[in-house]
Amino acid sequence: MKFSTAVTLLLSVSSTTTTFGFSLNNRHQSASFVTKRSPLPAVLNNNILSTITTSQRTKPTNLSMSSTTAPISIGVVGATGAVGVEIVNCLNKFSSLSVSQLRIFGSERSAGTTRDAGEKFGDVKVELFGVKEARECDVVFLAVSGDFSLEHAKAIADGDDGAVVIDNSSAFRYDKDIPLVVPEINGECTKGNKLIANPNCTTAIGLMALWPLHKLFKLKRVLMSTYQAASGAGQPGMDELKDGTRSILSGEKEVADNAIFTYPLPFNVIPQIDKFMDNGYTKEEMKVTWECQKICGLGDDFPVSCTAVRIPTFRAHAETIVVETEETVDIDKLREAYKEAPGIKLVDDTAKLEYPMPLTATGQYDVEVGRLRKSLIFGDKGIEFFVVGDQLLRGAALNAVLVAETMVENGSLVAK
Ligand code: 2RA
Repeated sequence: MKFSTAVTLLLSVSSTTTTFGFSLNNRHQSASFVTKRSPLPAVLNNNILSTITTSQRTKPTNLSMSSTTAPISIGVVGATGAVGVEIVNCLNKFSSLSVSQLRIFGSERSAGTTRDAGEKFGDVKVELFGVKEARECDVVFLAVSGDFSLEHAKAIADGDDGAVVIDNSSAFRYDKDIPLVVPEINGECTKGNKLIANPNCTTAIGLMALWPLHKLFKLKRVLMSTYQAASGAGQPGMDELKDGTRSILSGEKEVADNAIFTYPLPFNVIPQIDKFMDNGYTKEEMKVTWECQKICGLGDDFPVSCTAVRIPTFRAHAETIVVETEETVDIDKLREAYKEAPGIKLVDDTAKLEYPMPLTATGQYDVEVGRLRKSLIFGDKGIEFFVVGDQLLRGAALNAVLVAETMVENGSLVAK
C-alpha cells in the first residue's frame, strides 16, 4: 500500500460515516462499487476504551438464571488493564449476574485510589490485593500476569470457603485438572470446580465458529491464519500503535518507535506473536493448537496448525480458517446453524459486500463469521471462512463473565 493511501484509509475511519470505494477486478468482471456503512466505532479517538459502544447480546447464551439466586460478591484483580476494564464493563452492561458487591484489588501504587466502575457499581475504592481479602469474594477474576496467577490463584480458590477463580492468563490452561472453558462449547466442565482457565483470545474467537461446524460435519483438520490486533498486548500495545501512527502521520518519524512489539507495528505486519518454539511455530500458534484440542475434546494428536500475525488494528482479531471435515458440508445448513448459535453473527452477503471486519466487530459481543465457501483444496468435505471477534470481549472479558454466569447456573458459584 502506498503511504498516501494508508494515510487516507486511517483518516477515513475516524469519521462516523465512511465511504468505501471498491474496485473489483477479476477474470470475469470489472466493476466499481461505492457503498456506505455507518456508524463505525470511533476507534481512533483518544480514549479508545470509553468511546466504544458495545452491542446488545443478539442471541444470549442459553442461561436461565434463577431470580432466587442470592447476589454474589465479585473481585477483580487487574481492573485497570485493558481486559480488567472490559470485565467491569461487561458486568455493567452485559451480564445478568446479580451482584452484592464489586471489589477491585490492586497494587500498593493503586490501592486507595477510586475507580469509576460504571452505572451499576459507581465509584469503587481500590483495595490492596491480599489472598485473604480475595478469598472473601464469591468469585475473583484475575486479569493479571501468569506469574501472579501461578503464585496466588490456587490459594484464593483453596477449600470450601475460598472463592471461585476465573483466570485470564495462560498459567493453568494446559493443566489437565483445570477446565479451559468457552461456555458455549464446554461450559459443563465448570461444574464443581473452583479454578477455571479462560482461553487465549485467538482460540476463543476461532472456536466460536469452529464448534457449530464440528457438531454438524466433524472436523478432520484445521488450518488457521490470524491477523491479530494490538490489544493482544494490552493497553500498552494499543498505545504504541496509536502513538507510532501519529508520529508518522505528523511527519515526526519515518518509522515508528517500538518497545512492546518486536518491530514497529504501524504500516507493518509482524509474523511473530509470543516466543518461538523448537518446532518453528510461535507459542501463540501452539496455544491455538493445544487449546482447540483441549476445549473441543479432540485429543492431543488432532491436527490444528496456525500462523499468527500481528497487524495494525486496535482490538479485534481476524482469522482465516480452512477446514477439512469428516462429512460432506452443507453450507446452507451451516449458515442456519450460525444464525441460531449464541455469540455468533453471520455476516456473509458478498453481493452486498458484507463480511466480517475488525471495524464492525470492534465493541461487539458477537463474533462475526462470513466469506463461507467450499474449499478448492478439500472440495465437498471442506470449507473456508473468515472470523473476526473483539479480542478484549469474546477473547477475554466477555468469555470470563459468561463462565461466571454458567457457574451460577450450574450451582458451582453461589453466595457464601
Ligand atoms: C495476543 N493472543 O494477541 C495474545 C493475547 N492473549 O497477543
